[in-house]
Amino acid sequence: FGKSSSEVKVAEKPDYEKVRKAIAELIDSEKAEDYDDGSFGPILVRLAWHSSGSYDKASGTGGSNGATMRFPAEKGIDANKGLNIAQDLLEPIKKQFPWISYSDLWTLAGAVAIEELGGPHIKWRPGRKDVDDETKCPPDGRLPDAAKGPPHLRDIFYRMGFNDQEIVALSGAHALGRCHRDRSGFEGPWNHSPTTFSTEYFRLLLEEKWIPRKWDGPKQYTDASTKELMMLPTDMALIWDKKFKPYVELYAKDQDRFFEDFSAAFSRLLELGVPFPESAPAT
Ligand code: CCH
Repeated sequence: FGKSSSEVKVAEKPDYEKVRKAIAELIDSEKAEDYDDGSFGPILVRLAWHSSGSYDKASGTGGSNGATMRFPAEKGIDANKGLNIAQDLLEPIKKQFPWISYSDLWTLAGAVAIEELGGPHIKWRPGRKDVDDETKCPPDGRLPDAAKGPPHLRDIFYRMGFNDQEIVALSGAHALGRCHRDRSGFEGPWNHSPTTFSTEYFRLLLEEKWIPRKWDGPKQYTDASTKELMMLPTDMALIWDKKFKPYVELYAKDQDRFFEDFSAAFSRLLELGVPFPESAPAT
């Protein structure tokens, strides 16, 4: 007689290429056609960023490892409003590849989304483990407040271990996606092609005339020529601050440099606080 079913069952070997493919298909799926600008890419980038951006270098807490945003204490904070949509979108892929951790899946989805939307390759490696302990959620207040200025941006990003140049490079992700009234309170896209990763955000910051929008919502800026675009106070901070602005100018005119610097910084962001074995280089 043959072996018992547990003996014949061969454990599926983790194949991250298959997961990448499934994520890429989701981003451009038919379902995405009716969503926002026709792509799930931008919200997946935001999920990867918010799950990682809670990192605190001094205490070693927060960051993508653990996928604690599954729990109400982190999922429910104002800064993460709307990211339940991104988590739910990835659930069928988690079911299809149950061996991947949520924390690897969310960060990989952000990396794949950048590439699918025309951005640079983002080096990524697996190794994050989920924790099933809600008390491990980082405290609220670790993510940036869009209503604030340069000192706040520095407080938040220096805490993660980034410098001024990396703050500007990472902010270039606002070439993608839009603000939603019912999520952050702000409204609108940063540029006219929000599903293409580009230097457009930096060019518009420098070339458009930005005026405070007259409306009943939180303070945001609008472009004087079409009044269809927006900038957050934290976006404007990049051209108001003498040390940030030269990097905005650099990236506005040098796409290769922006792609290179963004790729390095975003890859590092996704790895903050993750205890990888030394023998596992990101590819
Ligand atoms: Fe961001 N971002 N972000 N952001 N963000 C918002 C949306 C996106 C701030 C505030 C907001 C980064 C940095 C900052 C994306 C990527 C990155 C929204 C609208 C606010 C508010 C949310 C809504 O209403 O749906 C602030 C403040 C900072 C300070 O630095 C960084 C860094 C990244 C990635 C590297 C992406 C992508 C979106 C679009 C999401 C979507 O659903 O379209």
